[in-house]
Amino acid sequence: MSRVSQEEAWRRVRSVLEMSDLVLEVIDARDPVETRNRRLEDLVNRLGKSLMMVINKADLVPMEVLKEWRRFLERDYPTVFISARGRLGTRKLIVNIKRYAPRLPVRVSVVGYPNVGKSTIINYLKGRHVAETSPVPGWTIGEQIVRAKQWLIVIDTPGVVPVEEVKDEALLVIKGAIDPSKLDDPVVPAIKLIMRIKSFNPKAFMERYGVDSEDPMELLELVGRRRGLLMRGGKVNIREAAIAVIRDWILGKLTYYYRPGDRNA
Ligand SMILES: Nc1nc2c(ncn2[C@@H]2O[C@H](COP(=O)(O)OP(=O)(O)OP(=O)(O)O)[C@@H](O)[C@H]2O)c(=O)[nH]1
Ligand SMILES: [Mg+2]
Repeated sequence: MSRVSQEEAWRRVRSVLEMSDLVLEVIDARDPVETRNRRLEDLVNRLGKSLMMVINKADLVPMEVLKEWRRFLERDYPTVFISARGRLGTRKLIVNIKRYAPRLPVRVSVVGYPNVGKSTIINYLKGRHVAETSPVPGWTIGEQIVRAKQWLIVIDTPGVVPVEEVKDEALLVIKGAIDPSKLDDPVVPAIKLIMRIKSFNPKAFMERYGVDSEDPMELLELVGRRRGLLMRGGKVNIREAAIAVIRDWILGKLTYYYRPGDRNA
């Protein structure tokens, strides 16, 4: 993820936005603050396009918290929460696309960080599998235009990551935006992720792995041992344990949530 390729990615996003009538910004219900992309929103506004917020992965967060987020985000943009995979709220998404479409047929682009569920949403809108989905962040490579319905044309896009954040791998891990096997050192980002998960959901690790510790490094050891991630000689392979924790976060098997305005967010 070089700086240049990110700038190129933004140029491509811009050209996608230019040809859309309505932009869906997809964010992760577990961490709306970190998966929201202000630079993207500014660009959409500058281009004079309509934007709708789609809080996805609603199956991982309690209903009353989702409603708080919707109320909060609606101050800026029309907002819906859905579970694209669980098909929760998806009909409401279609109703709202039609409602906010400046014209019909409407061209809708689906944008956001890697792995938030853009391609899964497009498959739902189409009603069958047309866009490749994967738990590996960065899966969709090129834009893809899909005629989902007679009145609805959707554009799938690769995830965008702001240039400024490319250097901070821990932040990208929390956003679910990076494939952990590609990291030189997954341990430091995993530790930051562990601390964030624990701060919002103290029971997460006990529930997922049956082990826990206040010391993140020791927790990685325990998780590695529990998972049998051992090196020759029986020492825990900490790197593999770190990757396992990051993968579980990406897969939604470790989760947390917080509310708008939460002091720790
Ligand atoms: N729990 C949960 N998982 C979801 C939901 N929607 C998508 N996923 C999962 O999230 C992962 C990423 O989904 P994709 O649709 O490939 O995400 P994307 O935004 O297109 O990702 P890139 O193409 O990498 O930018 C997959 O493993 C999906 O099954 C959802 O509503 N709930
Ligand atoms: Mg995709």
